[in-house]
Amino acid sequence: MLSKKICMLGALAVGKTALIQQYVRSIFSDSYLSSVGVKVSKKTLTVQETPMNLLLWDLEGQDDYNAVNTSYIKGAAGLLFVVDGTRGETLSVALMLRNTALDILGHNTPHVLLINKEDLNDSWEITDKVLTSLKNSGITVLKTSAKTGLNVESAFSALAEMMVDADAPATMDT
Ligand SMILES: Nc1nc2c(ncn2[C@@H]2O[C@H](COP(=O)(O)OP(=O)(O)O)[C@@H](O)[C@H]2O)c(=O)[nH]1
Ligand SMILES: [Mg+2]
Repeated sequence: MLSKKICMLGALAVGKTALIQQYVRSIFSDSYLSSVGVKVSKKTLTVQETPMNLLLWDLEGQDDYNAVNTSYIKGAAGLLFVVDGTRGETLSVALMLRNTALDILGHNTPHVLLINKEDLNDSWEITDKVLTSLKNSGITVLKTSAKTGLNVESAFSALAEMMVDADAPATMDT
């Protein structure tokens, strides 16, 4: 079966690990888990009748932008950039990481920008106006909550769809 590496990227405590846990195990924990190293979780799904394994790479510990190096993102077929909606500065971090990662992997690499913690949207610092301008610049943006599960499934499947499309031959002989 096709296996695809996906990297989670974003500032500290935006919810990268929580999103994976919600997606893979349908659980949410309020405790802040910080350990060291890289954890890879696996999830199998079917996209356009193609079964595939998503290998979800998550940095644990020092997972801020300083830690993003070539060896972590090398070989990734897709990227999820995660922002904490309640902390505006985490958007700048995500956009900076996006530049770095796309420079390494190529600018056509499938990726989605997740504005997480939608359950706390009363205290969001990121406005719909900002989100609209990001979308207008061609970025796929989704509001998620690892806590309620909002759009978590959709986020990973949207990325998987983009990866399958990226694999498809540009023209097909009939
Ligand atoms: N309310 C709320 N808290 C969240 C959400 N996602 C993550 N958190 C909390 O934010 C903190 C950091 O989450 P974590 O997944 O460890 O962040 P990471 O450093 O990006 O991996 C933890 O206390 C989580 O429980 C969310 O969608 N809503
Ligand atoms: Mg984490």
